[in-house]
Amino acid sequence: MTNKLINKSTINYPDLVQKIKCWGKELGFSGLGITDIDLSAHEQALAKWLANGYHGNMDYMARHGLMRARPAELEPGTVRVISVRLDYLPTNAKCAHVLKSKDHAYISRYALGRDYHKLMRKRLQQLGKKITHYCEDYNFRPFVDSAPILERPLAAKAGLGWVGKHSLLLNKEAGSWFFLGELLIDIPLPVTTTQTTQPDNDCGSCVACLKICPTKAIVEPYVVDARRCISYFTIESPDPIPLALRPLMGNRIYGCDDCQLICPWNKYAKLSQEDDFQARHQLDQVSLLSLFSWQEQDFLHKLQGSPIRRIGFHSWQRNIAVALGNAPYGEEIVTALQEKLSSANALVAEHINWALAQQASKKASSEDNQDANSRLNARLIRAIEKGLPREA
Ligand code: B12
Ligand code: SF4
Ligand code: SF4
Repeated sequence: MTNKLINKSTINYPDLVQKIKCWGKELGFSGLGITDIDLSAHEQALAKWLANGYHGNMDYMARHGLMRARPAELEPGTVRVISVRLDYLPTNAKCAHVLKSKDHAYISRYALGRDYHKLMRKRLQQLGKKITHYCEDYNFRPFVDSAPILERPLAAKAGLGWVGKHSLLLNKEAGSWFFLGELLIDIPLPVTTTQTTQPDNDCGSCVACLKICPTKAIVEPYVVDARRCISYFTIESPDPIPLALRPLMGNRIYGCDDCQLICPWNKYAKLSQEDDFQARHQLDQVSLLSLFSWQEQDFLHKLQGSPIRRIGFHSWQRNIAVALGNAPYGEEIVTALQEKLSSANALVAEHINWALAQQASKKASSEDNQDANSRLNARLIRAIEKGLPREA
């Protein structure tokens, strides 16, 4: 690294781009690209998505409107975006095993370890500082999953992959199990790809993610109605979970990975090298009853540093109650639900009562409900067993 400060007007751009790529690697990013800030090709799709109300009660999405497609309005002076990828798939996390066990909790693979926001923002900040050491008189602003920016279209333009039909960014060598982050900067760096709007799309005729989605949230290729997505109503929304969607949730208590688990490109996914993303407290293979027995202080203590903590204890209990309702009939389950009822708030109590009714009807019909969700799980498990990289 050079210590000599260079003025913006005398920058050796190819040299700086090489350095940025090296610094990105040193900081542990799995991929890095540079793009201009023209997202005009995406404004119409974004406006339509909002007009359809697909953002549900995520008001911040609507609040920023088309500004989300205009980085220079968010950070005046911005002319380039450095887009980075960080792989998160934990090394030993079980998927098929947990989806098979309906009395176990399925937690999205991205949330089994520590929260990625802090880690990525810190590293983007470090990347920005390294550039500052090289070149004086320059401004940067890091973004990670912040509402006001269209991260996937930017990453696609920067050459990090293409937007798949499930709407996530996919990469031929790395699948989709990665986070995205950006550094907005005011240096006119050369861009790392010549793509103007849509990059090559390697989904081809595949529609596996649309078919497998338990709640049919992918309403058309590339478009997700968040209100139907399990990730939305188990993580983002503090409201009651819609009755029609509860049985389809199965044992997924925090987010959902089905559209990624089924995707053939995830055969090429890379396992994460980050300690922070490895599963903690055996969250990858824990029973629903064990999680339901937690008091609020257990939730706060055990999930310190985890993204799950953000949803709060009541949403956590709400989600587990629904999953217990979806589990096969069990006396232990009924007892646990009844025991929690007296201390539950109105939201959780309503979900517990729903779960008790589900358990009662399963007891009444002697055979265990082979509902749509378990059939979906069976298909998914077969697909996973065929070829994901990490399942032992
Ligand atoms: C809101 C949000 C959600 C919402 C809405 C999801 C959605 N698909 O929009 C909910 C809560 C449902 C959600 C769920 C998940 N999310 Co989320 N989410 C976001 C957030 C904050 C904004 C996304 C957004 O702007 N949506 C609005 C729509 C309009 O934007 P868009 O999907 O990018 O759409 C554009 C392109 O698809 C484009 N497009 C591209 N090609 C094509 C082709 C055609 C033909 C068309 C019509 C359009 C089109 O058109 C649109 C307009 O520009 C981003 C972070 C960010 N700031 O971008 C993370 C982000 C997208 N989420 C992420 C993740 C990991 C998830 C989950 C996997 C988490 C989980 N396991 O539960 C799920 C996946 C669900 C799914 N299939 O999308 C990652 C994705 C990483 C990746 N590899 O792509 C992100 C980037 C966060 C991050 N920093 O890493 N999420
Ligand atoms: S995360 Fe699950 S619910 Fe959401 S779109 Fe993907 S498969 Fe459907
Ligand atoms: S499952 Fe198929 S259609 Fe969906 S994102 Fe993957 S390759 Fe594309």
